[in-house]
Amino acid sequence: MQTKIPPPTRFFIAIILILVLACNFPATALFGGSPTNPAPQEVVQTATLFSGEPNNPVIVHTITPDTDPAAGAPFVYDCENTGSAPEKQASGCDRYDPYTVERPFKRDMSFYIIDMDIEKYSVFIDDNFVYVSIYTMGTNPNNEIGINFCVELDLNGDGFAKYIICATPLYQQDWTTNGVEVAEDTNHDTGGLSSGLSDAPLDDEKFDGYDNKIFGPGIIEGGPDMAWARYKMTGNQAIVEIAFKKELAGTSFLLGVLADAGNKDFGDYYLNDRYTEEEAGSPQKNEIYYPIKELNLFDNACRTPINYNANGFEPMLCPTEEPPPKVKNTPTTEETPCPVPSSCTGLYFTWDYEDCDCTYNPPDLK
Ligand SMILES: [Ca+2]
Ligand SMILES: [Ca+2]
Ligand SMILES: [Ca+2]
Ligand SMILES: [Ca+2]
Repeated sequence: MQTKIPPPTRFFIAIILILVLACNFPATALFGGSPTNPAPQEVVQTATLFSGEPNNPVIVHTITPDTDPAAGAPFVYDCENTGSAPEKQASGCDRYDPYTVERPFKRDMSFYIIDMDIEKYSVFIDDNFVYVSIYTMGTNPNNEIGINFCVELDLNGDGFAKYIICATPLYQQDWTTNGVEVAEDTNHDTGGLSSGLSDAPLDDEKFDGYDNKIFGPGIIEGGPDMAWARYKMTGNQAIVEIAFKKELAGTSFLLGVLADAGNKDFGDYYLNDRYTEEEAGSPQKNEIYYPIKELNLFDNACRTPINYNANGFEPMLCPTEEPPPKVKNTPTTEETPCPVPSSCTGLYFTWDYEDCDCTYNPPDLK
C-alpha cells in the first residue's frame, strides 16, 4: 500500500533538497573529477610568463635558440665502441679516477647501446645561448631504453660541477623546453669528498649531488627560456643539441657532457662516488673488475675549458693537444750559410763554404 505524504512534510523535504544541492555546487566547481567537469590545470603564478585561458596556461617564450647556429669548434672527442663492442668491451677511455667513463653497455656487457655512445661534442656561444652539440654513434636518441643527455658546468675549475642541464626523451627536431631540466648543487658536494677521486661508498643522506631543481616542468625559477633541446641528423649520426642561457654559466667555466640510460638520478652524481670500483665493474677485459656491474648504461666525456685559462690540473680536464713541433729555421737554397768574410778576399785566399774556413795559398816564388 502506498503511503501518502502530507503537504507540509513534502514542502519540508523540498527545502532540504534545495539546500543540499546548493551546498554541493561549489564543491564540484572547485575540485572537479567528473568527465564532464574536469579538474583545472595548475596555474603558475607568474602572470607575465603565461597567456591563454586561465585553466590552460601557455608558456610564452621571450627568446628562442637560433635554428641554425654556427658549428662549434674544435671538437672534443670521446671514445666510441663500434669496433670493440662485438668483443664485449669498451675501446678505452674508461677511468674511474678521474671520473671519465665509457659504459654505453648494459650490466655484464650484455648489450651495446650505440644510441647513447658519445663520439664527440662541440660548443658554440652566441649573444644569448651556449649551444652544446653531442654527436652520438647511433641514429635514434629516442631509443626505447630512454637516454638522458646532459651538460655539466664547473664554474671555477675545482672539479665540483655547479649546474647540470639534462635533456630527456622524447627528443624533437625543433627546439623545445619540454623535458629539459636544470639543477644546481647548493652545498658543493657533486664530487663527494674529492672531485678527482672516487669516495665510494658515500652517504646518500649527507651527499645529495645536484640538489635544487631550478628549471623543469612547473619550475621556471630562472625564467621560461633557460634551457632547450632538440636533435638533428648528419649522415648516419644523431646529434643531440642542448642550448642554455649564457647567464647560467657566466663568462668562464669548464663544460662536460654525459649520456645516462641507467641511474638517471642527478641527485646521485657523480656516480663514481656511489659505487666502489669493484661494485661498478669495468668494461675493459684486462681489468680485474670486468665486466661492468652497478655502473652501467653511462658514458661521459672530459671537460673542456670555455674562456678559462686551465692550469692542467683541473679534474676531468681534457688532455691538451701536443703543440705543433717547432719548425727549424733552415736556410733557403738562395741563402748562403757561410758568407765570405772580407778578410778572406783576395787573389790567394780560398773560402771553404762547408767548413766556413778560410785558406791562404800564397804562390811559390822560388
Ligand atoms: Ca666516455
Ligand atoms: Ca663514448
Ligand atoms: Ca669524488
Ligand atoms: Ca648537493
